[in-house]
Formats: sequence, structure tokens, C-alpha cells
Amino acid sequence: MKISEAREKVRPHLTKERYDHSLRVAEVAVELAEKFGESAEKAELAAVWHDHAKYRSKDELKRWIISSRLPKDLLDYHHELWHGPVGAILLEREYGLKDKDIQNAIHYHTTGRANMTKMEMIIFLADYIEPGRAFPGVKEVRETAKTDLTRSCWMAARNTIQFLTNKQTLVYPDTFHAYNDLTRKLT
Ligand code: DGI
Ligand code: FE
Ligand code: FE
Ligand code: FE
Repeated sequence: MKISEAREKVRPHLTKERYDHSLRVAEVAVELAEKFGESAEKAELAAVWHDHAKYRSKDELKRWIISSRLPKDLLDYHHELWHGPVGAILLEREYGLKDKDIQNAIHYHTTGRANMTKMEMIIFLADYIEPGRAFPGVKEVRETAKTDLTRSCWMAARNTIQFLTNKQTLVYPDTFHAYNDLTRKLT
């Protein structure tokens, strides 16, 4: 799929703000892919698509989780976590884009997981550091992303867990698995 086609297909599903966010994620993802030796084309496609299911209704997302092979424990956690996994499935079913690297990057972009591929880390990180983000600590993560993919992903996972636990929010197991796995891999 061409990137122009992806943009045109994604755009009507998102708000202007969310669409612009996706284009910024794509710009950052291309830079990261070039720097860390991944396919820039795939990274750009994954980024443009990463949030495409974000505004489907809670009911629809739930139905896809129930009727597909996605892990059912997603339903025990906040519905904000559903758009990645469902988005990865719908990309193939509704748009015919079947690519494991791209689909996994979309699937895990919110939580991460243990043993993330380079492509998964690039989309996870680009979503966190794109220039429109103002999370506490994001500047330091942006700086680290210039040289160290593993450490910057670890910082993003750590910050997200801190943010969630401070709010007294449930944390999905993959979010912890990402953090633990990245912690082991730090040099
Ligand atoms: O879709 P975006 O807003 O671009 O970003 P996202 O998909 O990375 O994250 C959406 C929200 O999900 C963000 O506020 C952080 C939150 N989040 C990440 N991991 C977890 C989580 N929320 C819960 N409840 N549990 C998690 O493990
Ligand atoms: Fe998202
Ligand atoms: Fe994210
Ligand atoms: Fe996003």
C-alpha cells in the first residue's frame, strides 16, 4: 500500500487533531527507522495507521475482541487499550494490508510487550515522543531517542507506569512485561 493511499483511508476515521498526531508519529518513525536500521516505508505505514481504530465505538471494539483471536483479558482493562489490537486486525480484514511487522507494531503501540521487535519499539516510541506530546519527562526521552532505542523505550514504559500508578489505574500485564524486559536489556 502506498503512503498516500494510507493517509486518505485513515483520515476520515480521525479528528483533525488525531490525524495530525498520526502524521507527526510517521515523521518521527521514519527518522527512527533510518537511524536504527529498520524499513522506513513500513514504519511510515504503521505510524499512519496506528490509531485508525481509536474512534470506533466501545461496543464495536468489544465485539471484535470477542469474535477474533485477540486476548480476552483486554476486556478486563480500560477500553483505551483496545484500539491498537483491534486496529491491527481491521487493517487486514477491512483494508487488505497483511503485514506482520506493521500489524504487530500497531497492536502493541499502547502497551508494548516483552521482546518487542525493532519496528514495535519504533512505533511505541514515536507515539510517545512526537513533537505534539507534552508528557512530564518527554524531553529527556526525546534526547535519549537520538542514540539509544532500548533505553528510550524503557524510559517511556517507566514514565507510563508511573503515570498510571499515580492515578490509581489498572496496568495491563504487557505494559509491565515491556518494562521488565527492557530493564533486563539495559546496558
Ligand atoms: O492513542 P494515543 O493517545 O496516541 O496513545 P496510546 O495509544 O499510546 O495511549 C493511550 C493511553 O493509554 C495513554 O493515556 C496511556 C494509556 N495506557 C498505556 N498503557 C496502559 C494505559 N492505560 C491503562 N489503563 N493501562 C495500561 O497498561
Ligand atoms: Fe494509540
Ligand atoms: Fe503510546
Ligand atoms: Fe497515537
